[in-house]
Amino acid sequence: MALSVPARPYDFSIEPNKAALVVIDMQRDFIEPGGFGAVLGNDVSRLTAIVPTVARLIGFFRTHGMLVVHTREAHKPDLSDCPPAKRMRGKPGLRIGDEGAMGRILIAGEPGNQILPDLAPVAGEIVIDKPGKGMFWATDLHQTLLERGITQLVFAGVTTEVCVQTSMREANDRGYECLLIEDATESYFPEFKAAAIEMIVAQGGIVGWATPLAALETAFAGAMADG
Ligand code: C5J
Repeated sequence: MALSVPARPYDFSIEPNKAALVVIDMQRDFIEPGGFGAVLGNDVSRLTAIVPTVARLIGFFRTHGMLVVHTREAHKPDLSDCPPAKRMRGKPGLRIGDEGAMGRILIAGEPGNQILPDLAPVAGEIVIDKPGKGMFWATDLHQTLLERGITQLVFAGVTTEVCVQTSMREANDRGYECLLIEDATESYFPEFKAAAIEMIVAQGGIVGWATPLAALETAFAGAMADG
């Protein structure tokens, strides 16, 4: 049964048995002081602020028996999946693979690469380590979602204009319908978050739809009340 969720640019028709939540890169590296995000000179407090909303969204999907996917931006310890063009970009105090306050930066298995404890995956959920900004680059996620009959993706996580938007665009090209939960995503730059959302919903939803979490919750609550 499809449920209509008020969204921009128009209502999103969600089919719960074909929809999965994708939580992008809610890892300590980006969100906690001392991680890669902070090393790049960013104020991480904006990202910390959405953690309760992301937790509520994950809980909502679990309550309704819907699939949850978590991603981490993560490289192999030998950095064989980190091109020099990525590692050498800019002039950060520390680079990917260097030893930081929470272990080696953006390296799989290091403390800083773990998903925040409040949002930790549970058994049965999918965890994808991705070496790129987009979640389909060099991962098996598309095949995994196809096998489960998933055709709609609901997005949350950080940062809106980098890994979230890149993943939504990749998903769009692979045929998924994409809904961004706008209060469950954040950027270090508020103007970039706002612009990314406008880009996504422009031109009739050229990348997808956007809505606050409450609209999704209300749509499901209304359907249950209707029996
Ligand atoms: C960044 C991400 N911003 N998860 N990664 O480098 O958006």
